Amino acid sequence: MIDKNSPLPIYSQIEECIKGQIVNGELKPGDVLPPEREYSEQFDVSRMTIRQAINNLVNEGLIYRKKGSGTYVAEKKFEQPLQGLTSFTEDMKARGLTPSSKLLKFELIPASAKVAATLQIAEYTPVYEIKRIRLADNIPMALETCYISANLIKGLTEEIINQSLYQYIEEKLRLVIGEATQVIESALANDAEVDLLNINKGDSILLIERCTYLNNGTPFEIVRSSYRADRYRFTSQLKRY
Ligand code: 16G
Repeated sequence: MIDKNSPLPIYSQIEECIKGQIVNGELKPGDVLPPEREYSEQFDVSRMTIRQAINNLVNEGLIYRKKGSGTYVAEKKFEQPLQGLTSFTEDMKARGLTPSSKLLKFELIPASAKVAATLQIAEYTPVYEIKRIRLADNIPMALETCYISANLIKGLTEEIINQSLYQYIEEKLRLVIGEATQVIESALANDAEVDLLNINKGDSILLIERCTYLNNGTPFEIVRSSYRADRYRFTSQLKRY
């Protein structure tokens, strides 16, 4: 399988070989990879070469190491397009997964100066503070904290929030959601995120901050979401003209 005369470095050839096994399903998510020693015998190359191939696959996110345990095939990441203004419920249903939420907080509070400024309301105006874990097929995907203008989005209940916020706004309140601005950055998961998202200390998360507007231009929600970086990657289409 390895061509020592090829201009392609040996570690790249090994990398491609393991990648091929992942793509064709010979190696499945959660499977443990054979130890370096075994690969080095199988390919008849040094363990250093194997390590290089494995490191590259770890960096690409296809496999991950667990301390003191081994190297495993990672779950396939969700490709989340960045152009559509969709809800978590819609995103999961579109993938054939069952969305659910675990409500951690649901309170009516006076808006802080910062929240009030973004939502274009007076300080201390009531806003809902909602914190929920969003799950797909019972696997935690993201942790979401939002602030919602209570005078605009009336009648929210825990029951509604356990279903879909956007569906309630559109179907029950008959308001039209227009657009959103969004910022994405990476961060290290904090202790609460490690615990609630069932990830490891030192794992990365993708932080998304969104402000969403009704079609008349009024902002109605500020959301701060921590998405699992091991499960998500964001895609967008770029046009030059
Ligand atoms: C998404 C949105 C969030 C919105 C939620 C509504 C991002 C970063 N966030 O999670 O702003 O509140 O959907 O979901 O995309 P729901 O209708 O399922 O409650």
